[in-house]
Amino acid sequence: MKITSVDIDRLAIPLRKPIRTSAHDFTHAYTVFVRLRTDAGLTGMGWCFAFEPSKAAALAAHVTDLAQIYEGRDPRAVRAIFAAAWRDLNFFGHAGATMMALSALDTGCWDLAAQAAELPLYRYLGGDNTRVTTYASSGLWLNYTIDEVIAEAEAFCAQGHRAMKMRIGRADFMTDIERVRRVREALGPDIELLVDVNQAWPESVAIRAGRLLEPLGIYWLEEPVFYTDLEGCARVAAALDMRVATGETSYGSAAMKQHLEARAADVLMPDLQRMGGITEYLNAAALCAAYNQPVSSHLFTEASAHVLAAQPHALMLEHMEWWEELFENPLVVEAGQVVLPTGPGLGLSLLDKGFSLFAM
Ligand code: SMN
Ligand code: MG
Repeated sequence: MKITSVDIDRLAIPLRKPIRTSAHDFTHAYTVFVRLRTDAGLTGMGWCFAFEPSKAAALAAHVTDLAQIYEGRDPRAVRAIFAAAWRDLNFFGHAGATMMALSALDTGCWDLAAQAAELPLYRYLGGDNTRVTTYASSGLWLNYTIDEVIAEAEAFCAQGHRAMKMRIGRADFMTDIERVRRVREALGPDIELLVDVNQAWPESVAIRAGRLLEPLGIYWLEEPVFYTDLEGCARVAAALDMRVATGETSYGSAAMKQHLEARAADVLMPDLQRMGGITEYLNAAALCAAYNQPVSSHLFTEASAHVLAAQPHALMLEHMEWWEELFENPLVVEAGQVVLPTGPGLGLSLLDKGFSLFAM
């Protein structure tokens, strides 16, 4: 079997709810959608994205460049092709846009390899779980009024969620804590509540605010400090009893190893596109296991669900709805768990929805 062509589409996907965190203010996920086609009639899918069309155009240029390495290869040699792409990237480097572009191709290649084996990807990866515990993440944004946050939290519960993530990270952290208290009061004790600071706080504030959040029963405190400050994050994690999570902003499994060595956090949440695809996400997950730590995910729910279903040390899949409308069969959430699709590979059927394209 050979990859005969790589289709690269530039989709401007409007977010149903524009996002606002301490680090983001965006309305679209500008997505570079990749389809790897084979001479056996199979199609593998992967994607990467940015929040601005000019940045996503740079991703598309890198995908076009790297696609040459995939064309003509047997997709069942997914790790060998990945290794060739990795060597090729020595010039540009293994971080930033190159890794995101590689991620789309590598994910599509794993999709093909699993389809060729006629197995859902999570089974191809050795997994057995048909469901993964998840948390709702498409909302509870920083700019919402407290009433909007509470209404949406209740809507998430009605949709089958049992856990959700709220955005915090104000300079005036007492306002954050008061808002979290209100949400906890509205949800009661049985729903897990995660909070994400998006790197906004100095270490001293993260520790003080963390101590005030702990009595509110918080599942984890995410990215409390700037993402490169592994030592600072480690001190926050050591000072607090509740879990600290981080890792979404760093590139490749080597960065996850640095986090683990620094004991930067209790949970790492590798981002599929910043890892460079499923190959490196699996490497990161193996490192977490070696350090006896759980592994979570960041965005890219459809692909990350398969990887986490195959990790005995998985903890909480991030459920983000951004790409749902691309598919005939979006992931189903039941009683706080994502139900894995049963079809081969990623198990996703594309809808021809006619999203508008963004320019190169
Ligand atoms: C996040 C990342 C990217 C865009 C919006 C929100 C956030 C998360 O850090 O963890 O989901
Ligand atoms: Mg985050």
